[in-house]
Amino acid sequence: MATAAKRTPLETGWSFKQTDDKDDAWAPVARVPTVVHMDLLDNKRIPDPFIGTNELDVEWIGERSWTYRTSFTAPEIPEGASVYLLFDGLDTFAHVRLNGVTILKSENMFLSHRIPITSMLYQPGSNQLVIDFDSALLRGRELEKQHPEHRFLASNGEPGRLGVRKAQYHWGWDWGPVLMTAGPFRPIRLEVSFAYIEYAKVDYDFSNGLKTATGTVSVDVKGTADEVVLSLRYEGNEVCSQRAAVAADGSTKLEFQLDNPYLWYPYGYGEQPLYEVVVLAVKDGNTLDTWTKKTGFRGSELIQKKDNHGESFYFRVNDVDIFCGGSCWIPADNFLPRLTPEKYRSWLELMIEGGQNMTRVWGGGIYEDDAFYDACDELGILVWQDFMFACGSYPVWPGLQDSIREEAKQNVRRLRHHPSIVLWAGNNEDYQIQEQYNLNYDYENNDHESWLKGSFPARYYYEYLLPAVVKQEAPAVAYWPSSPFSNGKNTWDLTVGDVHQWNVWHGSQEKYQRFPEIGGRFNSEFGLASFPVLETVQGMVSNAKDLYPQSRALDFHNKADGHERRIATYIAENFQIQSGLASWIYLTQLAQSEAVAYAYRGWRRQWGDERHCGGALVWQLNDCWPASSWAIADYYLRKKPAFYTINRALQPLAVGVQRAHHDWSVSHARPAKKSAYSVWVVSSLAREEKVDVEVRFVSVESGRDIRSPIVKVGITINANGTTGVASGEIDNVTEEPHVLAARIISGGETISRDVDWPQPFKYLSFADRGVKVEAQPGRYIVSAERPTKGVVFEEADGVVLSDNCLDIIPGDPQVVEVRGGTEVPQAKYRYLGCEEN
Ligand code: BMA
Repeated sequence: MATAAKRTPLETGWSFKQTDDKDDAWAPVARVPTVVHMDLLDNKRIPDPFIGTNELDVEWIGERSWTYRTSFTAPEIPEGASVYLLFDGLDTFAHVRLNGVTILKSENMFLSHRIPITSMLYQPGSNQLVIDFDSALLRGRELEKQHPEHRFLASNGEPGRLGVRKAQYHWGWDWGPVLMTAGPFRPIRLEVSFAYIEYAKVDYDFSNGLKTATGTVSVDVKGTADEVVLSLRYEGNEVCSQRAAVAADGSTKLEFQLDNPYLWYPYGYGEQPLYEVVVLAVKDGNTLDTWTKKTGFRGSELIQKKDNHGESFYFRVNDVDIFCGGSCWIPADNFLPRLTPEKYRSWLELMIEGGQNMTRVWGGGIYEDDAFYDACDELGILVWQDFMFACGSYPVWPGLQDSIREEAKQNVRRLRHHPSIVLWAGNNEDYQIQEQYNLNYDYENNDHESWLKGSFPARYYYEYLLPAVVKQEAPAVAYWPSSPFSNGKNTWDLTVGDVHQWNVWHGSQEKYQRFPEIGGRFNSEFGLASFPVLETVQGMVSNAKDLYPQSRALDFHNKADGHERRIATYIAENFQIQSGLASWIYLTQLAQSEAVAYAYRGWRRQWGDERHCGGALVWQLNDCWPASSWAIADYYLRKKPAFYTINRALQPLAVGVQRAHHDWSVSHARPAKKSAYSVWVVSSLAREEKVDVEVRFVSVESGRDIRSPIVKVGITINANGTTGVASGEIDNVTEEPHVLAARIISGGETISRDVDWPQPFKYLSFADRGVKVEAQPGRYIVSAERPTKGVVFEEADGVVLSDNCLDIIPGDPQVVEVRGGTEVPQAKYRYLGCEEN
């Protein structure tokens, strides 16, 4: 009798060695999935590459070949059944042998493989599985030599990476070390089956104003099944079921209709109801294989229409326009198998804690683990998914094209049921390489075969091959050729497409106060680098003598070219320089926090103006090792001040206040005579709201209100848009330097605050602020006698603060809730200009 497919992970019993080591060199492997650095660490053969300059001592690993082996007893094979080895991911040049016979040669870590082995098994007896992993570093260099017809141009890492389908950040990036891993980085499983479901695909359309979802589930079954059964369930209850015979070619189509489906919304706009789709492959009433996935029903569109600013670029989900406020995602570890579902979940919960609703999976990493997207679905985080190409001009030899086509097909198929994924993009910044080196590109030429012959041949992937795969495999999801892309205009164009706004930090190194005026239609990257939190910095060095801001060890943990100059520039422009490690860390983080404040506040304001700005995704959410970088939370998920600043700017109702930017260095430190200011409220709520808004004008030096406040009672805030509240002028000649402190009061509570300060901070005196912190059970209460900038509480691991990096205005004490930990710890905090405490 035919029975259900059985899959057994081959996790244990593995050993490894350097390929050309003698046979007695095998060392144990704790578990598969793994990569070689993890096994060398477990066997105490290398120091921790994340500490000090140890990365240098482990570089040799990437120049060697490594071999993994295990043995297993052949499973029982019932009459008519087949046995397969399933490889979910091999990093990267893998030669797999079973009992001495080659069963697979793979050169692409983004592919999975199913290898039939029924007739090759020793039965009874032990079967030996051996995998050699060649050095991807050396193979990449060889490929470069073998293809003189192509110009290998890349920024970050070495150009040899471009010919290798391996996570590009492994070659090192401007935030990550060079750690060339190798190994079975995703599970290997043994399957015994009579039939298996190759794929199932859920397509649907809405009618009747989102009240009816009509769709099909297409299934491809291999093997002896004669029938496919579909069951659609919600919270355990079947809401729809169908069955159909399997056609001779293994395909089946089942139709379904859902009336009044529960709709899936991004966080902040509604719930995240998930349906379970269960597909059974059946023969004579026996289930031979089961495919179960969770999915959500939602309509999603990328809205690109001509308007007064050019052409819009924003997302609409279930007919609701969504301002996408979030952050870019890089792989959260150099050693990918360390990333457990729990770890992914913690990262994505952090985004929700930070008020974010979109992440961008950046093209130099990996198509993430299923656990990543599961968490996004459950939490309501929209995903902008890049294909895995970054900062290069990629080659196109025929074998590589085939590999990339297969990679795209497999990964789109694996991920297409996730309601969170709303866009696939061709690559990260490859068109900027085209621009930088003036490679052939004529937007009007649509003969895709001719692109292959030009000096920017990868256009063939981004504008032909990949969109064709997405159209075929996931037709309801938007495709965009690149991040950034501007429909044939320069990628820096602010009127169309998305933009990576790097003219703050990189490029022309604009003052961050200018962010609002240099934003595009969708800002999919921008940021400012900073040190991680002190505790992380302390763990980065192997010797305490390196604990000063410019030590080699700390520089070593900052991979950005010219980082010293840029960090120093932004600090020198804005703040009085304080040396000492803790103060320096604080200043770098405060600069980052200020920069993102200008960006999110200014760009979200533009949402209400014809969707002038459709979203802001800071570079970057996370780190892959302990480092100074653009991350807003470090490798250990410790939050930097910017994390909180972004959260405040993304609240459903958020007030903004800003005076006009005056460039103090161009004007040789002459103040502007007058500064216009404006106050507004942004809303992501579906309905109009009535709130009170107050704006105070408070002297920085004395803490006194220099004018009577503006108080607007019961004003109407536009739904899902922006409402202007007040505007006016500051007279910098007659009025002493003062802050504009705005807040929204609703139901007697302050629900949003924003403070605009005279710029730059370095011209202000912060003597004697009169800051008081009262620790009560479960909370701190912070007050100040004079305006105080950036009160940052030190955070212990496991303790969660409701807010941090606060501007405190006299007469408006703030409460910080403290969760976790056994008691409210003694508050340790610092603020701009404070004496050490
Ligand atoms: C962008 C990203 C990354 C890089 C970052 C900071 O270009 O796409 O390549 O890490 O800037 O330089």
